[in-house]
Amino acid sequence: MPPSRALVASMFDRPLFDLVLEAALVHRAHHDPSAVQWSTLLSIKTGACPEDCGYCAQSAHFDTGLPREELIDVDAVEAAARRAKEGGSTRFCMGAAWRRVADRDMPVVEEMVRRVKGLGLETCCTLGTVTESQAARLKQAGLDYYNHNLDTSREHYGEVVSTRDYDERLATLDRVRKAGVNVCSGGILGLGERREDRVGLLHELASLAEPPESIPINQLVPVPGTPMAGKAKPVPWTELVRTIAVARILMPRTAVRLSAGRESMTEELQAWCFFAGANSIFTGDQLLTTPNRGIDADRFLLASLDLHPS
Ligand code: SAM
Ligand code: DTB
Ligand code: SF4
Repeated sequence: MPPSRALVASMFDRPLFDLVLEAALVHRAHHDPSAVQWSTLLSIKTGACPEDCGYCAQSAHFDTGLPREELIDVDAVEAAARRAKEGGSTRFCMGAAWRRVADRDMPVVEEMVRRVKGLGLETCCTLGTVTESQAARLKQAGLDYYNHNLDTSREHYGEVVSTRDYDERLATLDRVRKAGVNVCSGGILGLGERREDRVGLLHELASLAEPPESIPINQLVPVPGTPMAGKAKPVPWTELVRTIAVARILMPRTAVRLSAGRESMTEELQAWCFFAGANSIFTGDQLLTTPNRGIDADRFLLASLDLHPS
């Protein structure tokens, strides 16, 4: 039975230490608490996206100065995946700034998935809307995870993006699930949302027929030129910790990924997030188009917390 939205709201309202203590215990009961999974991102098609997600450097609707790039070469993807593996990553995530996947691009994307899988890495794609047959083809090529975020609550969604709606996102998640691909879906904090919207996001994710196998929690990386960079206020650090803790309690088996925004987080805050149940990060110098903490800094951070890459 999915939790009621009122229950999720009441979890957010609990005293911080009580909430984090319960989340840490749930985490320990279901996962190795010292292991943090590493994934690495690569943008395989950059910029000129027809969607208007108000946080995104890659939308054609905003002037962010980001150079555009068409679908890149399969060999370049394989080389980047090899470097990611050498750096300690176990999953490689390929992202494209598309509204939906065009059938003509499918053979190239399938070949990328096959090559990355062939290196012994887990594979992940985030390509926008996919049809049932495209999801099935990606699965056949060896796709392990598909990332497709709900980003925020249903009520706040229209403040963030106008070119698609929430149900369209849910329909893609359903097609991915039916194709037998693991679902990765989460959100962003810092979009000018209220706590109630963070409640709504986690309630929505926990109410899917099956919870996502992976939930990325991003903190907005403010990109000059995007509407959100101008208007959104950073959320208090305790809200990030609460969001991770509530996600961990609601979805005990799910990997909760502390995703974008770690560059601007203190190590102490990241430690709180790991204690509250985050057990996955993106490593490497770059996310999709914005900088990330380097691998050496992450190795040092995990070692100082007596954690290790899984
Ligand atoms: N175009 C595909 C889509 O939107 O489904 C995939 C790529 S998109 C960049 C993947 C996710 O990255 C978004 O859903 C959003 O949650 C996150 N993201 C994008 N820009 C961000 C930013 N500036 N700060 C934090 N997260 C961001
Ligand atoms: C997710 O939730 N976060 C990652 C991944 N899924 C694709 C992307 C973060 C992007 C941050 C902004 C950028 O680098 O463009
Ligand atoms: Fe396009 Fe994805 Fe960026 Fe939205 S988040 S503008 S869909 S690349």
